[in-house]
Amino acid sequence: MNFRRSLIATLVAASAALSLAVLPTAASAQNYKSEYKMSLVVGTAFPWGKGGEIWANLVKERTNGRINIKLYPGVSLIQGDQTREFSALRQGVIDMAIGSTINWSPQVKELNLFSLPFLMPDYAAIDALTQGEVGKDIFARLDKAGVVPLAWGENGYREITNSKRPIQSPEDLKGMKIRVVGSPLFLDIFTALGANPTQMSWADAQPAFASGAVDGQENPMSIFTAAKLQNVGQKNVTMWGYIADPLVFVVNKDVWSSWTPADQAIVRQAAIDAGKQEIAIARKGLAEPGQPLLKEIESLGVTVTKLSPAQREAFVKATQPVYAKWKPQIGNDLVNKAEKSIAARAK
Ligand code: X2X
Repeated sequence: MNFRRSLIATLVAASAALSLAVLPTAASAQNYKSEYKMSLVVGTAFPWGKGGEIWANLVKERTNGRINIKLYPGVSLIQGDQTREFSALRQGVIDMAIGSTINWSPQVKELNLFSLPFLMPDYAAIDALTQGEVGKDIFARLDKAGVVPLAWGENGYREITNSKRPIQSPEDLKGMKIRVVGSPLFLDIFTALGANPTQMSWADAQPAFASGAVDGQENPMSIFTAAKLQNVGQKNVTMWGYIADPLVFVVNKDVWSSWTPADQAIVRQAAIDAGKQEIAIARKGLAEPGQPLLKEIESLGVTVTKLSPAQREAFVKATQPVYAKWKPQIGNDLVNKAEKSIAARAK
């Protein structure tokens, strides 16, 4: 009896000692890499890249340099092929990233939600999704897809620009060669509008604007100004706000589990803090009354066209069949939930 008890006690103690010996080495600072690679499509001249810099700096500061992050803009870890970023993250070629929902939508079809034409009429609608139940559902989906999602950021409302003429109606888009990125949803949208969409990476797009091989493109105004698209012929901007792409801050699963719980908490909070700051930077000049950024863009010799509600409605109508086609592919339940969240938003 006594012998048995002490044998059990010894075994319990031994297994406790063993787990103590094994567990901490699985997540102790000694196993940390000297550098973690963060993938981004654009650099620190853009709100997106600034968000990456803020995240990396906060992490370095709060971990006393235990976690050292280097930025790799231009999706250079995957030779600029931005629609492969999610797979590379999952495989560990990339340690962490701030990625656009558009670029990851080929692998995670639910991310096409944000590219449903005219789903989100204003910033409050974007927030109603990312900061609400839909955001949680999407994070659960990303987690299942093999990465650790931490926070939301924002690329922004994607406005249509071109070298030919001001666009006020779908007819104005007829036959225009428009560069798009990401999923086939974009091909469907621009085909429905009568344009001629062509898929290419951001790296390939800029020379294509300069040479005139492509007439137009769609991107947030913060991308337009930082990339100086007016200098590659993009002289007409139409503010149609058809979609907006949020950004997601994520870490590779193996990298995440190699960190101590305390450091995981620091990295998560730093992502949340950086995400908030990044969203404010991305909206600057656009979210406030009068949209002062547009005056700056006009002063560069660019024609900025604002649509009347009736003009905008013509684009909504023309793309409605695309919305209807993609809704079940994204998931009726998720899209219904998104529509309800937007209808109930505080304006
Ligand atoms: O390629 C684009 O258009 C960009 C920079 O906005 C994205 O990465 C989605």
